[in-house]
Amino acid sequence: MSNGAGVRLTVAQAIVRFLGAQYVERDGRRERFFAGCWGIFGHGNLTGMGQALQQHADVLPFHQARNEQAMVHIASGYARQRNRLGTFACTSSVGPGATNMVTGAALATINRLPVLLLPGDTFATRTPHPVLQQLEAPHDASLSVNDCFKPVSRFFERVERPEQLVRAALEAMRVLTDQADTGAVTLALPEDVQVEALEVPEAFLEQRTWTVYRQPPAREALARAVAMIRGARRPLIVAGGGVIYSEANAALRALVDATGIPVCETQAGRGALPSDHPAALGAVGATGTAAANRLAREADVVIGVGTRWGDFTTASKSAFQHPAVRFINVNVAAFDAAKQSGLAVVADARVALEELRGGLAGWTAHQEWTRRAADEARAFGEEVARVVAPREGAMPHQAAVIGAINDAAGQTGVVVCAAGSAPGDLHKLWRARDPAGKGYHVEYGYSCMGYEIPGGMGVKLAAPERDVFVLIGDGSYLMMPGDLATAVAEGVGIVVVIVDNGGYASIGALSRSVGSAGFGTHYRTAENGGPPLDAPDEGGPAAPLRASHVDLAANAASLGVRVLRAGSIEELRAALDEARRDGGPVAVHIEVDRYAGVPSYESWWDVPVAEVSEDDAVRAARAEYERARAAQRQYVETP
Ligand SMILES: Cc1ncc(C[n+]2csc(CCOP(=O)(O)OP(=O)(O)O)c2C)c(N)n1
Ligand SMILES: [Mg+2]
Repeated sequence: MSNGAGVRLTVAQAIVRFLGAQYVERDGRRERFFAGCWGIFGHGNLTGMGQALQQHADVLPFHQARNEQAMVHIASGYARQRNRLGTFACTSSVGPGATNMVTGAALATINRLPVLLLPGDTFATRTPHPVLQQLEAPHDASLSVNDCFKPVSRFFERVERPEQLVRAALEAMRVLTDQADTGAVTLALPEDVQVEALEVPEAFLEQRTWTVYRQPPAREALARAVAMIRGARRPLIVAGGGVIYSEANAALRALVDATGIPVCETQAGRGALPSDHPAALGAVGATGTAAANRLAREADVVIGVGTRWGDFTTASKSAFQHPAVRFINVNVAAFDAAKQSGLAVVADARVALEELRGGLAGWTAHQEWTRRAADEARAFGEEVARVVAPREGAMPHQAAVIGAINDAAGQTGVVVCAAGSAPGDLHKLWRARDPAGKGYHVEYGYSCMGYEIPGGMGVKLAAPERDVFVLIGDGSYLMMPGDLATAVAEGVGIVVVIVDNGGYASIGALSRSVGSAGFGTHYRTAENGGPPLDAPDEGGPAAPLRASHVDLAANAASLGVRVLRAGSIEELRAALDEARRDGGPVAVHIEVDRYAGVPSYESWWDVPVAEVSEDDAVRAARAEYERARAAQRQYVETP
């Protein structure tokens, strides 16, 4: 392998030096790709990656995590805030340390976010096998638990010989920086191989810049898209995460200003157009606004930009009801561009939006449609103001918490969330104010409980100048609070708002909606003043409102963060202000009414209900389900 001058390094040392020399460039802006490496050491990475990171701390700073899943979430949060032009590497020991990262890998890949995972692996020589924490597969000596990474990685390689390293590392970088292919990349590193020496070509260690080119659309595809839009009576844009990653917000706005086409948004695309724009209909789909869902129902040409068309966006294929509706899909990934039988415009979002504006010069949408969009958008803005207003004399409700965070965030603050009832409420209620669309960060590809705190840390590390508000339910909090200790240790000044409603309220509401009485979704037991765990939780005034018996505020304080307890929305506003000024990580705790949900606005989500039941409520829910399901469409017609 040696071709002339080489440097004698261990495999792990070569990896660390290589990662420290990688740069990414787009539009002439060049930045370091890896901000550092997170890790937890054990056997399998201590003597290899650990030694190398210690020796080369100047080229790749090391950060100690508390949970391997969480460290991958930190990398994902960071990558999303950096519009996929930067990330962290993550190193783990063998066995449980490695498999703890699998959930993080799935989240990154599903959200199309670059993260580099370096799990330790068992000996390539196999000599001491079985080693501590090794899975033995009697039929296949080459299997290890790291094979779990294969379905959730966009590129996987087990580096069993030092000679593989150069090619594997270059391939890893290609995938990580490719906007269509990116996701989790896993280089599994057998512990003996990590410490083996090799002659590394000097060129491998030199600075290397990966350029992200903006792919223009094929001329014919663009011409067809323009013709389809010109022929549309009710065109509608669905803006996805790709608009924001591509920094296409201004191009979207220019297209909309020139043509009057209204815009609605997915979770990842929320904030692509600021909420006060007259064409901004806000969230679409199962957690959509009345404005967006009404126009979606009637749209005849739907232009998806940078969306993967998840079931929340399409309301489980029921949102778009025009009998002749056709889709245009602008996407860097051919895989996504082909969905909904759409006209595939495989391209960078910004270039495509600019070219569409050129192609549509002189054309505008029907005035009646544009005016209708503006009226609906305005009316929903009034609905938001009504819903987020604190309720006199009642227990605080989550919508008012969102209103308070929205105000505290101002134009540049960021809200971070992932699972529970808050993502849907945020999707509907958040007033997006940041022109770059970086104020709204809800991870809803994997909707992974536990993402919130580490994800928020990643955002803050990528954008230290912004205030970061993590909105987290009590259930998500209990799953993974430990990285608050990491936030303290690393001085990452996030504001964590713990919304305590005594259990899995979102799933409880879903359960009640299908006739199952909230079974198994609340924490309270007879011992702490609530009903037993298997008792029905029907909601309503008779149901106990007080939140969980676990003192989450005390728990957060024990991890070293400053904690502020808010007993009302007024106190919450004061606490958010104080937390924002504090600079360090602060947790704000508030109990809310678990039964005061935000309504659904003329939409649906496909949750299958039991076809056979002894319970009248379940039978009624099944009948309602079959009725709603009739609205589902296949979208098979060619554009
Ligand atoms: C890791 C993981 N496990 C399970 C789920 C399914 N799930 C979605 S929301 C939820 C309850 C969340 O509870 P909490 O954080 O208290 O929010 P709330 O529903 O009360 O608003 C559950 C169990 C999930 N999304 N992620
Ligand atoms: Mg809860």
